[in-house]
Amino acid sequence: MKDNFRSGFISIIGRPNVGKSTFMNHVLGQKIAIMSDKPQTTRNKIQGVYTTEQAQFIFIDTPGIHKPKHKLGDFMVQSSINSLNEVDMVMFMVNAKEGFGKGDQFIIDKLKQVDQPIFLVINKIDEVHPDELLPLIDLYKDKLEFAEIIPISALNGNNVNNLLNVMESYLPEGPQFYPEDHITDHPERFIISELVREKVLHHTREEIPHSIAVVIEGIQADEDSDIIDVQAAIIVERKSQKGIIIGKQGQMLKQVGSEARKDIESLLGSKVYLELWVKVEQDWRNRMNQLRDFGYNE
Ligand code: GDP
Ligand code: K
Ligand code: MG
Repeated sequence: MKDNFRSGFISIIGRPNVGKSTFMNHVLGQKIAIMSDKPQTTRNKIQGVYTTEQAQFIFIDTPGIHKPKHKLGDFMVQSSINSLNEVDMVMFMVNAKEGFGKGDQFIIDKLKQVDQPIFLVINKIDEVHPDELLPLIDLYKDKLEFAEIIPISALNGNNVNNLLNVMESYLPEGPQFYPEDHITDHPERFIISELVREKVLHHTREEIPHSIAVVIEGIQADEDSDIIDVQAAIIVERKSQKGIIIGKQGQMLKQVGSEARKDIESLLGSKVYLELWVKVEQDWRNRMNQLRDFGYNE
């Protein structure tokens, strides 16, 4: 263990669209920032690992802290809240532009059960006049005892370094859990395949089951042209499904490919050439293990 090295886990919470993903993008650099906004089934996914000379920040996405629509939801909220007591600090992000809302109040009420230091990060300050910011800070101060209140702009990076420096001082002494170049826990291939799968499911109806698989057969980065080539196969079990996904004159597959390509480009921070095709494999389920080798996870 390096001398005086600090490390710890930081839960990021906040309503949708406050800028959590944008913040992660900024901290981790352009290259890889995976922020699929699909509903997540697994709690506490590692969103990114940021390593400096003196510290390692492990950012964890903690979804599910919002007013639940039904009873089962109460349980989900509670388990998310409990998980906040197991990390080293909590980063609660709000939107300066939208001001204080009911959704924020709900989260704050829940945060009263949390003993760890809570950072209030007021994002999107590029969108408000400083005169509007001070009253907002005062308002939040009365709501909860925050360890720190720090305004930033995740989009242009304003005050983000300061935020990280202050956070570092709250991290406990600890080992470097992950290698320096470890940026995210999500294997790229899996995310790319999920992006393609998501587009297919978005454009089709019940006739295409969620069990379709997308196998990434290759990814090549061309050093000279900065275009990344990706080959992906959409695997279905019936010929009729293949027809649906290809669509009239290939229109459907074209649409899926173009939307997926855009997402993959922003994922990889690079231009992408996506080759996409559809394969019928009646017994692919039996060959799951083989598929797993290609990066497919169920
Ligand atoms: P998330 O749902 O919390 O992950 O939010 P996102 O990171 O996806 O951001 C939602 C939207 O807010 C996107 O259009 C971002 O470009 C925008 N956004 C995020 N941070 C800032 C910011 O600091 N300033 C401005 N003006 N827009 C931002
Ligand atoms: K979003
Ligand atoms: Mg997001």
